[in-house]
Amino acid sequence: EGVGPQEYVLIKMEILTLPPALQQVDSTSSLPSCSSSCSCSSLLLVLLPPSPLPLTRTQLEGKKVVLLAATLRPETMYGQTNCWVLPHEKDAIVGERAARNMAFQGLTPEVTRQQRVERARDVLLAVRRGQGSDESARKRPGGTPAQLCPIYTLPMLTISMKKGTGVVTSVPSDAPDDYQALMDLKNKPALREKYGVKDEWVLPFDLIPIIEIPYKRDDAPEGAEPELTDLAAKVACEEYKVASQNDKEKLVLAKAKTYKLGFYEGKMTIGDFKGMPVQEAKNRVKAQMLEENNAYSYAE
Ligand code: A2H
Repeated sequence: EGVGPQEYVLIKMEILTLPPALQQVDSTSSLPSCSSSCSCSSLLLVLLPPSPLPLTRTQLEGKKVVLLAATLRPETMYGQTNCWVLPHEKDAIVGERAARNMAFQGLTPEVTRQQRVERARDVLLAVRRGQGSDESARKRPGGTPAQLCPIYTLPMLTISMKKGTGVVTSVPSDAPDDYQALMDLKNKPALREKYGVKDEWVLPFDLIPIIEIPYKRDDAPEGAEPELTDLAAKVACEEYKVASQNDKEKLVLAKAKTYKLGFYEGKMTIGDFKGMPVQEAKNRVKAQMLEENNAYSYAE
């Protein structure tokens, strides 16, 4: 796809309630801990491997376990409502690619190059069909522990296992994929049932306005002023009549518009960088999250 390496921020999300699959496992491989430069001593939960899970209960005892979500827009973490994983186990194996990349970038403790390669295999861990049962939490950027806000891990059907970690943070106010996937779950009880998603994991979570954007519909009369919106993803999904998260072509249009306007013309309406253009806030939030050990910098 792109020309150079893509710079992601990996958002750490601590798992508050270990899913049953993780509580029952018993085997001998080791779990990597957070990088040596970080003092949190969390165990890294990178993605969703096929069984058997390479974890033991003793390894997990007394440890924090974190999911890592790859994002290009760290400043949108103020608007995170949930996180996404692929519900199909068979697709999860490809996550090995991310594990390897991370080991090579020193995100897991390593000694020699050879050990890094071996280690990459160990980074494959985690939540089998992890949605829902693993309630995750994160700190808001610049947040105090008081602002720790619990979110749920939910199924998204369109996640690619060929980029990032396979865990995606959900910001339905500003990402059309996230908006539509959340609306699908909210509006379709049968979909929730199919994936074992409880009503209370979805229904109470509303969009959080975080960025103000001048938005002009394609069919607006010539010379008309753009209208300000702080829910650009919703407005775009409505403009292009996106019907579901699988409505690929329409989502492409909605995303092109939302991302371009959001990044180049958006202004933060919340948080430590309120009033700042998104382009600037992005780097400030990233620096803050790295400083607070709430994120990693990651390239692929
Ligand atoms: B972004 P690129 Cl608010 N499968 O984060 C599908 N989508 C994935 C993914 C995967 N394996 N890994 C990451 N992503 C999403 C936030 C966001 C993002 C906002 C606005 C724009 C935006 C909230 N979701 O991305 O194809 C993540 O969504 C604009 C492209 O690697 C990640 O950043 O370029 C983005 O796609 C990475 O996309």
